[in-house]
Amino acid sequence: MKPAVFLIVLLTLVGSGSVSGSRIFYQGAGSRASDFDGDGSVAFSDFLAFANRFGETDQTPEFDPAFDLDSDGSIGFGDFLQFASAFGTTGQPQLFPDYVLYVVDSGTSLIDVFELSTHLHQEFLPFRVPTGIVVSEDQQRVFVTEQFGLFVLDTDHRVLLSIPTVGPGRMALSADERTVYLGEQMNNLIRIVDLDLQNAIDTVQVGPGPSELDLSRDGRWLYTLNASDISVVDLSQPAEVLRIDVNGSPGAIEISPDGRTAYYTLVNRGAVGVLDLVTNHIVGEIALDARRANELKLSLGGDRLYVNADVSLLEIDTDRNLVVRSLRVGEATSALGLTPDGVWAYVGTLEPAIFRPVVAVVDLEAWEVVGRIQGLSFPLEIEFRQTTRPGN
Ligand SMILES: [Ca+2]
Ligand SMILES: [Ca+2]
Repeated sequence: MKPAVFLIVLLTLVGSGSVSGSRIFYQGAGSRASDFDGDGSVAFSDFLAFANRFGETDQTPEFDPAFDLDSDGSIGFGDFLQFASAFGTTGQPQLFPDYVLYVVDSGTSLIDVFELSTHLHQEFLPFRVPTGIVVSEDQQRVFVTEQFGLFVLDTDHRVLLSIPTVGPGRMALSADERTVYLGEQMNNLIRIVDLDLQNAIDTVQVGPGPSELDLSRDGRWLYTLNASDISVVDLSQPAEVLRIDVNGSPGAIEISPDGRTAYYTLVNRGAVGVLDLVTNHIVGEIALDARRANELKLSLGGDRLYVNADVSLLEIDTDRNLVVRSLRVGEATSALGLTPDGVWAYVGTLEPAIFRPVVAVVDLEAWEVVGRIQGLSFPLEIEFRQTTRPGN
């Protein structure tokens, strides 16, 4: 159908009912944005859906920004032109797994809960400067750290337990999930919290400004990323036994599945450091074509490392320690999450066209941005929870 014919049909259809939208919404990238019913093709059913929305603005109560293709705050002719040029695109529907996505949004002090399979925003969890989120192995509990407390939530996000804390910080969870190690950035220490006792049982002094932290696979060693070094804490004492100078500001850390290697980003130098955990020696650095390296995540098997660097997501082959692919995702990068099935990356970034913070959704196999979650303020942390039990 030609745009002119379209427009006549469009003007005839304006004014039908609708379902109200949300501040947080998903929009496919490129022509996918016009596939409103998500069946993979931009066809007449999408046109009908679009026509129902034509004329709405962000001032009208039922405005759904997913139809505002040019993001100018109203669903009008500019959107129609974009839709018309996408019309006729065919493809397969993209099936997203049964996970709930949590985005710690430090700009709003909210944790946004978003369902991947339906692309629907579910709820906001209000916190006071949330900084960290971890989901339990059985996917039944959610641990959150914020300015004033450590919280344990159930899958309906009811608070099961809360323990007061001092200042914002990140956490690491022991393998038996009964102990939380909390970094207190302002106090240069780690607080060890026993969840059974619901209390802090010890503290360990570490280097200045501990932010990220991670545990060795055997649970004995804790690594904290400080302002300019990495502390190694022997939890059997517990005490800091070594401080490793990394010649830069470490930003995020990942430990390989075999437990022998840690990778950490150097935020101010655009590099990834490689630390041998058997000897605690830095064995190398992977130089990136970037000024900043932000978050990083290892693939399930550990053979690939994904890094948010400047405006791009990078893929590193960990056998050769080489960057093998680079994908521009926006104007900057922040948080990074990989779905546990290893198929998708969710990347906090700035959308170039509208210059607003979004989470870009990357198909890791096709290596392309397939869509964006919009309406966020500053994605600081990204976590997933499986909503169907394994085997179901
Ligand atoms: Ca469609
Ligand atoms: Ca528009």
